Amino acid sequence: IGFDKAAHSNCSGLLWQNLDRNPDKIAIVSPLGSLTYAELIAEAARWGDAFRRAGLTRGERIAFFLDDTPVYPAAFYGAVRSGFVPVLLNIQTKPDVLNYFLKDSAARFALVESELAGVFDAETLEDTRLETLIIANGMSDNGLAVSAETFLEGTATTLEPADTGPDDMAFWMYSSGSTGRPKGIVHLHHDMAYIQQSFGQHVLKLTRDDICYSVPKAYFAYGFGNSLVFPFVCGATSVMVPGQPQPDVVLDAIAAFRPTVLFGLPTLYTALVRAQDVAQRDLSSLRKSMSAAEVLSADVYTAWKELVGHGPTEGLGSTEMLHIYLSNRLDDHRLGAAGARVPGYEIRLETPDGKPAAPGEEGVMFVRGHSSAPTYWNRPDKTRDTMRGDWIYTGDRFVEEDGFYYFRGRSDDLVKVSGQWVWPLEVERCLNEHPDIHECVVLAEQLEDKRTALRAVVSLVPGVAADEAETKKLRDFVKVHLTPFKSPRLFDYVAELPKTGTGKIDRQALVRKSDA
Ligand code: 3SK
Repeated sequence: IGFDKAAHSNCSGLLWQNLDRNPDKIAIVSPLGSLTYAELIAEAARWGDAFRRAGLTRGERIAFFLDDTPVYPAAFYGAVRSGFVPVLLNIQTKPDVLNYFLKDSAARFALVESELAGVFDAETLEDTRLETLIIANGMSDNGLAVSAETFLEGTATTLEPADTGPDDMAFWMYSSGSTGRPKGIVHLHHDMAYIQQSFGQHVLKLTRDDICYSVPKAYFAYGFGNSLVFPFVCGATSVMVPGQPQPDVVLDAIAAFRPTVLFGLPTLYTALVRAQDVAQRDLSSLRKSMSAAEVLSADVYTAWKELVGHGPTEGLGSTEMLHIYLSNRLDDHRLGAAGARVPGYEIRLETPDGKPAAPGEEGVMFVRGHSSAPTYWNRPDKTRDTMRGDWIYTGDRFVEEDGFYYFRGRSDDLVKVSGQWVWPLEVERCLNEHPDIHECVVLAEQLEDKRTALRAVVSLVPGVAADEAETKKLRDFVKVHLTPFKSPRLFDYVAELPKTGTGKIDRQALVRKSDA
């Protein structure tokens, strides 16, 4: 794709180019107000200047514990321009994990949403180096707190970039840590430009008239690209909405801010198509809808298409690669496929004996491209497992057909039930096609007698009774559509499945529950 890495020595250039290009264009809209590019860049300059004046040293980490408001892009771009390293933390992080993040990153400064400042109590701060909590969008009575207004007092509205290089560390995110300790994923100054030149240019194709609304938040790599990279590179507008993204909140925001591009996860589209009054809502501004992270069910794809005239375009990425490397196209979509290779990325499927998988043969996916994280912070063991030369080992099993890749599960999630191999994910997908099911997860569980059984945790659509007749109906559905031994032995009915901070179904919480 002809990437000129040397041109990206400091990633703040992606925002700053708008100062000459379109200073008066609206960069951000949000319930807290809007900012033109000139205003956003001036704010970013003030943050960068304030961090410099506070005595941070080059490469020093700043913990960001922020919701989606205009403070996010301003503080992020200011910090990186000055050569500091924002660590984008999930605001649903539990205090013990937050304590680990603060210790691991050695942050002395944290920028914290006022409503969340209470989490930074003595226990969370134990053995950390944290000295100052900068409070955004309000104030807190924490002894380390200083308001953003005070922190920014007397700062300059212009700022020269630090003398960084394309391969210098720019920002971190933490892996969600579904297995083991979360890992600090280190991204470099040229990575953001690369995701624009690959996914941005070849799939998303924004124009400066676009208005992008990412429901997944900016602390999640997917949301980060959607809200803080693609719109700014194109001189378009980003919608930033704080708070829990309940269907009503999202539908209200679509009506109020009239986005042309909506970014969500399958859980969002599922909730939206099932929202009671969705057909009466104004969705007429939407031209494109993007989905990532998990496979969208056919019925949700179709229901969304009926509502807005197009189905969600599905892709798959990772925090290690920063954004999406497999994607369907707006005009070429295969239902059930994570997508085709995005230009700029190389994909390799490897069989268990290390050979390239033939078309139609299953293999574990490796991906390569210039946005990949070079390392996990302080984790040489995990770095060796995942970063293999310039290839990233994803641990995801795929089959390729016709250039499109179909997810088959993780490399380690095959289980033996009644002596036969089953992928719980395959059963889960089958059940998710049943009209009585709102959402479901299928887990393997060890019984007291040490045998393995499948347990389906199901949330039913309103009005369907969770009784024995329903369980029999669902079991029979799997027997008919797959095969009898794949039908889950155990069914749990819940009002709602737990979600992670990024909006994915929280499988770990369900595993823990079934362990208890
Ligand atoms: O989960 C994904 O598909 C994803 C997409 C873009 C960026 C990051 C992630 C994890």
